[in-house]
Amino acid sequence: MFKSKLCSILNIKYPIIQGGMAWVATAELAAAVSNAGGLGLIGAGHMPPDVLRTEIQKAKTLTNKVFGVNIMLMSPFVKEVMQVVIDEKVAVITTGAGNPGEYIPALKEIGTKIIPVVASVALAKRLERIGVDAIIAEGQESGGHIGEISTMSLIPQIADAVSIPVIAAGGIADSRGFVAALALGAQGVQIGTRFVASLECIAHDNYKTAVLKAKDRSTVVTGIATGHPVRVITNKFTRDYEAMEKNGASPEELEGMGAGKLRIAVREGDVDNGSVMIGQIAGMIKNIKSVDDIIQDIMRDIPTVLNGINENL
Ligand code: TUI
Repeated sequence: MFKSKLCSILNIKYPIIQGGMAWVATAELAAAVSNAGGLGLIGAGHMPPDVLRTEIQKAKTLTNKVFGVNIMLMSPFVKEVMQVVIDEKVAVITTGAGNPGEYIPALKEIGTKIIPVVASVALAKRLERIGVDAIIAEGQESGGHIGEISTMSLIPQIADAVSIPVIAAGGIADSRGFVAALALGAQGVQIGTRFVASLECIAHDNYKTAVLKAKDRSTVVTGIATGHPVRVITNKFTRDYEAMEKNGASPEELEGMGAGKLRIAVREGDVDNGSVMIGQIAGMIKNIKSVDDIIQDIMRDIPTVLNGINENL
């Protein structure tokens, strides 16, 4: 019923794409999502190229299905990492935190599908013109590095502006969000936060517990002044950061404060001094489930959500 054009383009069963979360989205999570019928992604974040290559090779042993890599364009290794993706003939890449334009010709040459994450209509239109295969339109409800527009406002505006498939991201974690995204003009969804609270996600238990404990107002956006807004759970780190900001710290000092903080939260479980990047929908997530259950629950409940709308009319 929901086998959209996007599913044919990507060769997947369900139009559910996993967020490419740095330090969280390993080969294990990517393979679990792809095995469950969605599109799993390895989050390259700031990974050195050799580490990414090992991770891609591991994913190939864990799934026979299509999977992809998310490339964070602010990474110091971005050029080398693009080369690894080309060498390994990765089927799909998503990109974040920038404009992937310069890499598109080389990726198209080997048939890799390119799906940039954007947070504005202007960039979506520009990237459609230079040949990307689909667009992930990410609202400011998302965790991590974000834009300024909410999912509710961004999706219909991008859907009207481009002809390629639009994938909605930001604030989606169940069948209600899935249906809403499709109603706004998307052909699929990207889900991050819900997959953090999964059995297959390798994040430290403290990080997963922080998701389960989060309420609707538990996150805050840091870095607005430095031009790199990042949504994270409020903790000692964000309070220290805000104090530094108030005391007139320079953008360089503030950027320096964030360095390495995602890793200590995700991998070491230091959710007080680390950067706990998570979306606003965390307040709705109350349990840890397998990736397969997360995807099956979403797909199963879609008719109930649609019938519920009819009943309210
Ligand atoms: O990239 C993300 N989310 C991320 S990346 C990340 S790693 C990081 N670590 C520490 C500090 C900062 C980042 C954590 N979360 N999402 C995709 C995304 N891309 N959201 C927004 C954008 C975006 C923003 C501006 C894409 C393009 C853009 O403009 C580029 C241009 O040239 O107009």
